[in-house]
Amino acid sequence: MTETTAATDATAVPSTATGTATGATGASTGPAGPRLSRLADEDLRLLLTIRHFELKLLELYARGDLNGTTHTCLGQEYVPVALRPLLGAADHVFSNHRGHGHYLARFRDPHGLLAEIMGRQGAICGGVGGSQHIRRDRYLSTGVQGESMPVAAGVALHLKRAEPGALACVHIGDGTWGEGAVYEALNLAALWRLPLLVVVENNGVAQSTPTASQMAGTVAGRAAAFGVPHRLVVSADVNEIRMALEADVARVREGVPLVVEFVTHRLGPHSKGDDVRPAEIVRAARESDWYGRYAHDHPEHFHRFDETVRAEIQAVADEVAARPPSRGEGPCA
Ligand SMILES: Cc1ncc(C[n+]2csc(CCOP(=O)(O)OP(=O)(O)O)c2C)c(N)n1
Ligand SMILES: [Mg+2]
Repeated sequence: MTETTAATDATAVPSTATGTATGATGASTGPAGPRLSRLADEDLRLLLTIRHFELKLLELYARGDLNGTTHTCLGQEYVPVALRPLLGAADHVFSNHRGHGHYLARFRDPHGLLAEIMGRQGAICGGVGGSQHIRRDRYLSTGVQGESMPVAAGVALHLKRAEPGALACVHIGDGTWGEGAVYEALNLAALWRLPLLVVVENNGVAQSTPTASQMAGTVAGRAAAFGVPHRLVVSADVNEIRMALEADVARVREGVPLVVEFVTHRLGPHSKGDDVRPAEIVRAARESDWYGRYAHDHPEHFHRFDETVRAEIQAVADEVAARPPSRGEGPCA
């Protein structure tokens, strides 16, 4: 189900929904959700690259080969892949602590990212940013929840004045709506009609706290309070999401800020091994995972790329691990 009515008037802000709820009941053990449409090779490859990159990171951590922390986007890979062609080189992307997929969708650079996380030569930021703090061209990530919202709003103001047509896209989680900076930024975005696209990856949990235990009301209601249009995406179908958001994102470029809320699932732990969620929640996340669903719906296409991409990421890991340590140099250090 795709509802196409979009809120265009900042004074009238009905929330609109895209996609069919995946409706995992916790009862079945197979993939759950409507049939996914067939992807372009390029999109499937990118999804699989992010998936196998994240799985490899967890493996490297488990072996003690990585320092620091990391938060994988397992289960949420389709969000930046769906948005990828809707964003251009002039747009800024602000990412958060769960940002590897955002980076890989923008730059397709698993070598640079893994070198950054492992502190090896060729790292994006000299190996001093690690998993969470990356700057490259018009891409910036931070591990500080909510920090990027006012920065993105400020950049959106600059773009409106200096580069009309470009936008600032900022990814935040549901838990980050507990940060006051989110509301200050939304206020100014609405008031000054900023080209700000707020992408909320609502995976129903913030570290170990279920969203239902900490959020009064809804993301839609909070956006509406500022007169900012809200779009709800419950689909994990990359093609469907793209088609549904295309016109909305075009309006952001004209100065109509937008909150797009993806109802998604965190497949893995919060960071490395810290998953304290009840078994039925984890099982529901597995059942609605795009990976198993796509393998089920398009087995030939899936298997044509899955093992190849897994092997490519293994080769990236072997090659990067063999590099000498970073000496703080790098394209963006
Ligand atoms: C200002 C701030 N407070 C606390 C933290 C610790 N922290 C890191 S991620 C996280 C939960 C974030 O939840 P959410 O926004 O829903 O994103 P998710 O992890 O689910 O992707 C917390 C509390 C932080 N990084 N920054
Ligand atoms: Mg969350």
